[in-house]
Amino acid sequence: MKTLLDALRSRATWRWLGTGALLLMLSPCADAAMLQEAVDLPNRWGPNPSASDYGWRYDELFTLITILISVSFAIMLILLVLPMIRDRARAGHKASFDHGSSLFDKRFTATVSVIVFIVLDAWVLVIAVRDLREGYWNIPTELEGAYRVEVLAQQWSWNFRATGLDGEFGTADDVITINDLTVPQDRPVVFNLTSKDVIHSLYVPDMRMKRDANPGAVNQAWFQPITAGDFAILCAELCGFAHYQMGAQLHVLSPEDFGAWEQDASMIAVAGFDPEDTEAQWAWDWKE
Ligand SMILES: [Cu+2]
Repeated sequence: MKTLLDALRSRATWRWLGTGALLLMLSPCADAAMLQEAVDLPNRWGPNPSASDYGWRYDELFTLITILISVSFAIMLILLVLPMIRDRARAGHKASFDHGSSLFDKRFTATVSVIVFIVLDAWVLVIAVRDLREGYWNIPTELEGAYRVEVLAQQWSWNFRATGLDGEFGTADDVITINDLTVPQDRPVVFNLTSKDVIHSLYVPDMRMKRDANPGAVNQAWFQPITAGDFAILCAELCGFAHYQMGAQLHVLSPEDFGAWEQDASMIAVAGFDPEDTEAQWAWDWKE
């Protein structure tokens, strides 16, 4: 017992414990590095490069916010640590205690708060609203060449419906797919979204697009793919037991490939159309 108490009093014990704790905390980083090598994950920080034409807005805003908060964090840290070192109790110096309640302290705090609010928050807000107006909220219409997709979310899959060649929803050549969506490159893709049951959220990270699908309402969203390829579609709203499995594939085809695909898909849809299958007749009038 006595040796244990002695050990607890010794600085060396705490130094070793501290080193051990630090190594333990760092070990997940080593695990992550090993995992990265094992499964050949892309070796980089941050999201995939944006595959949509307004995606750069969100990436730039994200970078700006990261820089702003990093710089303010560093300044705050210096302001906290400096007096702790400078004014600490030591030989020939007695630590003084202060509640920061003098008039000067209050004015100083208020001034810093106002400056932080104006420089950081207002700046970010102005850019965010500009980006929303010029990007996300600036939904192209059919006349502007939009490729329209109706999305019916349900626990736990995505139902997609495109008009097919006739350009009308609710007809025999509607291209209906589950968890699989094909869209053209370099053309705005506009969504009408709703849900059968609970709130879901259509999330296409590579396109920097996310929008809720609410039961009883039709929401709109859009993006314009600038890169052909396959991308992930996810559900970003905790929607029940199998939420984590609620994923879909997005295929972006070049204009030529898309034209051929649409023709085929439309023909197959007509061939497989069954007027008796009321479950499949869930189209609604397009909301512009
Ligand atoms: Cu969901």
